[in-house]
Amino acid sequence: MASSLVTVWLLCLISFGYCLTKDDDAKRQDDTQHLERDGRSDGSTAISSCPVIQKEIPRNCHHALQLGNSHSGIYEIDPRDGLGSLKVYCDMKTDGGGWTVFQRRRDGSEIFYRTWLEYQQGFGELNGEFWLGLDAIHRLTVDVTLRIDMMAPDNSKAYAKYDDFSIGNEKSKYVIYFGRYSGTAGDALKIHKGMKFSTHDQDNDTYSKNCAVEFKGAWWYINCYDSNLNGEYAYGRSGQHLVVWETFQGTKCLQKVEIKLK
Ligand SMILES: [Ca+2]
Ligand SMILES: [Ca+2]
Repeated sequence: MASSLVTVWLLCLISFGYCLTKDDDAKRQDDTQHLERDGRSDGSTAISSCPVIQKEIPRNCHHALQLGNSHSGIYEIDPRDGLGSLKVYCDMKTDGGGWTVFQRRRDGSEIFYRTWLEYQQGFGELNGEFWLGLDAIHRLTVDVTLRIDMMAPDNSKAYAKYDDFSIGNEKSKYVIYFGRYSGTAGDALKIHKGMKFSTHDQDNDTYSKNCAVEFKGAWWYINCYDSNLNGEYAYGRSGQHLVVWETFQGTKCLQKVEIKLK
């Protein structure tokens, strides 16, 4: 009797350790196998079965962080709007973590001078340079803060943050709204508030010509801009058609940019 109790306890300990050391997917697979085995045998409670962990798809990166995911990288999220899940890059380190990144520039590997359709749908690599897509960004801008992290060619960093960020739907031409500014980069977005998005093949700005064509970008141009973060990437150069945030580096091309929301 005593020895069988010891055996049971040993099995429990081994099983517990086993559960702790396996990742979720492998664990679930094991669980399924255990359950199948149990079903075929006497149906008794299996001491070797690990607790089933229901993997919840987070609503956004902030939710993913709350669920215990602390590493930056690609996550599948579902905003619960009935439109299905999507893959995004989550920044779990900056400013408390939980940021959904929707644009990144860092080496010029991706062309950003693209069409309306491409800006709607998104392009690039989530681990590299990319634009998530206007439709996706619209889905994610429910009661969120916008944050833009920038690095100058001399490696100095700055950021800009805005309360109550949103972009409208396709019908509104993805009109941009935001509240109070805070940060170190200066407010180069202020003049763009309430503006529609424009690309080289869709001119929604207030200028007689097309700002997107003039400055080789795609943005919420007015007539034309104080910021041009989808402009051409040319490390170490200056020019109005480049990746520019005027209040931080004038028209010097920024070395790195990440635009994110939480
Ligand atoms: Ca125009
Ligand atoms: Ca300007």
